[in-house]
Amino acid sequence: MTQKNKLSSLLAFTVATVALSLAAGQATARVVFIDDPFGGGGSSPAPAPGAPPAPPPPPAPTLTISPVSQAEADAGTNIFNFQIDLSRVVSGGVTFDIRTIAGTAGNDDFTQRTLVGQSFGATADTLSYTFSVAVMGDLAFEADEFFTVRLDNFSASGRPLEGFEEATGTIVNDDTQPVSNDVPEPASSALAGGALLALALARTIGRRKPR
Ligand SMILES: [Ca+2]
Ligand SMILES: [Ca+2]
Repeated sequence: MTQKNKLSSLLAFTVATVALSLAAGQATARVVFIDDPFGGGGSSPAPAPGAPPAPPPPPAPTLTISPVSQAEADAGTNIFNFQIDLSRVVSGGVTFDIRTIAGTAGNDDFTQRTLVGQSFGATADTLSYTFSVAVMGDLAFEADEFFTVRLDNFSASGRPLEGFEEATGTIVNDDTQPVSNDVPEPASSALAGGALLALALARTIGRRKPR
């Protein structure tokens, strides 16, 4: 008989009811989840009588993604590298989908990108993963702009995990504000022009002869 349990909000697993046989003088026995997707799996023999208790299982792994804040550049593409780290090795690795989401920065500012079924973390030398986003450089003065990189659809050993992670990409403006070429007419000059116009009109009216 089996039943479905939940361990925190992260991991769903199956528990089987088994019969344990204790040797004479043995007070404790170790129970191992043989389908633990986080690396604690594999059956192991019960400790010998008198042996110290087994160490506690490792904590559930966590995924983190770091934000990137980088100058825009003035031409071509500028690569923003988002690093995703897994807290520890997971048997079989973890898989996830990753994508960009437009914010104040849109299609004119960076190349939208979606990858599905990415995997890493099965060995100690694969605990980091890099997701690269191409940002387009230009010479236009503008405010800093933002987009989001989101990971979701996590799974480990084919089992889905809940939650998602996000990080912000900040495209830092590196262009200078242009100086305006429009030179405003001085107020005194405008007033003088208006006064001259009024004087000319007065003279024209004054020269009209009565009919
Ligand atoms: Ca620029
Ligand atoms: Ca710009």
